[in-house]
Amino acid sequence: MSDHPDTLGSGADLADERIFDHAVHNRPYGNLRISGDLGLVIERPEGVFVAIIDVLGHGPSANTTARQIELLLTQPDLDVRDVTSVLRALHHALLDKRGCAAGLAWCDRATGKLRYTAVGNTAARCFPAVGKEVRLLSRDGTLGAAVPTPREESLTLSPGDVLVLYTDGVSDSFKLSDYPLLRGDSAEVVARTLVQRFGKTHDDATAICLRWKR
Ligand SMILES: [Mn+2]
Repeated sequence: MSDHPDTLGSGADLADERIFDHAVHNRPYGNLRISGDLGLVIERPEGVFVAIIDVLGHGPSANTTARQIELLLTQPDLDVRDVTSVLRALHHALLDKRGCAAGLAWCDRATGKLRYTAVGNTAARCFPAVGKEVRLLSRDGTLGAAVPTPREESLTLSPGDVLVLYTDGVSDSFKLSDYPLLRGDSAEVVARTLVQRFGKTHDDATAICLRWKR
């Protein structure tokens, strides 16, 4: 849903700062039109927040929980820069509902510093413009049920770097050599290609791509 960079503010304010290109692509399980996955990108003047969520199960009841999570994460007063606090808030909000796997990232626009935390079976991988891939770790568990002490990882993004996040409906075994254009394609094409090329047909499949434009 949030694949439009519509909250960037005036061009003059951000002329010297980095501009993000981002997109979310979701393909529901089977012939369903709704999904228990949620991909969300929220741009703020100070940076960008990314969430990849996989609610247990699929179909209407998983989708109801996914919509509730979306409402929580899009509250204007939520401090999305503190990804660990957001993860904890999500866990508490889900205690009487279906659980989920979640990966949450915040990237600071001025510095490129990225904070990331995740629980459960979602993936986050950074493909730098130069150098080797970095995989960000997720802890075992299920938000709403069993959560270990959240662990936060950090990384500094540089212009041209690509961050992809996806649910377990996308095969986790693809390599850059399976999709070499990942580093050059637009975020929209990358998100769609990951789902179409590496998506599994027996689960909801969602991919997010976040790239710093050069
Ligand atoms: Mn799944």
